[in-house]
Amino acid sequence: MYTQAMDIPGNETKTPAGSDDPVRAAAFDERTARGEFVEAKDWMPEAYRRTLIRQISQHAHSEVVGMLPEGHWISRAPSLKRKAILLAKVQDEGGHGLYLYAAAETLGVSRDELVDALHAGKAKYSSIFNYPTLTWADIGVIGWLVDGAAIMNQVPLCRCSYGPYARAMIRICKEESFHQRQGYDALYTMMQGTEAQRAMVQDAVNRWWWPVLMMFGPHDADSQHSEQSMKWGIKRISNDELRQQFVDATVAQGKVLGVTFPDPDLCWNEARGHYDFGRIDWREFWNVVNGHGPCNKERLAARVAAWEDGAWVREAALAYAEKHAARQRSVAA
Ligand code: FAQ
Repeated sequence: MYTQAMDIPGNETKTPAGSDDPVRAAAFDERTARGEFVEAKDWMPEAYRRTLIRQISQHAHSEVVGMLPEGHWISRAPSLKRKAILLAKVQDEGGHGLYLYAAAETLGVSRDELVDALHAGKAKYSSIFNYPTLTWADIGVIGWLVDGAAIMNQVPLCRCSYGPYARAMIRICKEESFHQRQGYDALYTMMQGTEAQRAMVQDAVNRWWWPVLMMFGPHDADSQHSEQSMKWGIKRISNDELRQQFVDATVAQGKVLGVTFPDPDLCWNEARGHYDFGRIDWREFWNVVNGHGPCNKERLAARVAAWEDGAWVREAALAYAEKHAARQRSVAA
């Protein structure tokens, strides 16, 4: 089932044909309502399988495309220590992509199919990675806010009803916590520096704040998948609730750092016990999701180029696999 990034010709994975027996579907719904985990070999409704393939593959693509904005700064990190940390972080994101592609493969789809869909512009990845990283402070802000939002969204996914996805998320969340702390630490250091460094941090926070709030997806009322995904225990907490939890946790961290947020409506609401915040520009969100953000074309072109440049590695691995199989056949004969 695991193809390790390539399909061996003649050995392609087959997506099981959908057979949605209503009696089994009802029993399945009861199982997920009881909070049970579903494993790869268990029967599942075709729509559950499709939903997971969609979400897990979008998540995997996000991790891999998400290496690009930060990768841009590896050669320009301000010290050896920051460079080593950033290298490790970007490699971690690549690793997250690989665990997630492997989790998606357990649902009967091959990694080549998933990667083809990304390269053809048919599969989505997180809107956030279509924004540019203009200064070193952007790298700190990605760690603090982007990884911070990712953790808020992903901790509940450790309890996702699909076992292989939930288990991958446990390790990913541990690593994301380190990512968030290194980002905050880099910003904190800059905030103890010169006036110009503090201004750089503030400018980065101003540019990333609203796109980070968009990462959680459309409002619950406009979220086409939430209701069913929550019934099946794929999503445990709604887009709006997670966004609110993120704002509530982050404002206090911003105060310690000494930055402000670019939202005049951001204020504590005693009655609700939460921060109120301003309106998100959903036109900008959909524009980015639909391929018209500042860096969409550049990001996709970079992924396609990486795939094409790596063709020789895949060819060599296939030739080796063929040689190995031929040797096994001759030993068996
Ligand atoms: N960007 O009905 P919903 C990271 C789409 S990883 C683009 O609410 P759902 C780590 C959505 O796909 C970040 N598209 O959908 C890192 C759907 O379109 P579809 C990624 C978005 O699935 C840090 C449509 O809108 N994390 O940051 C976005 O129930 C630093 C309707 O939306 C995950 O993928 C968006 N922001 O909820 C790496 C976590 N939001 O598929 C490197 C797992 C929504 O019908 C550096 N995913 N859409 O064509 C999830 O939790 C969910 O999929 C949501 C969306 C919450 C993202």
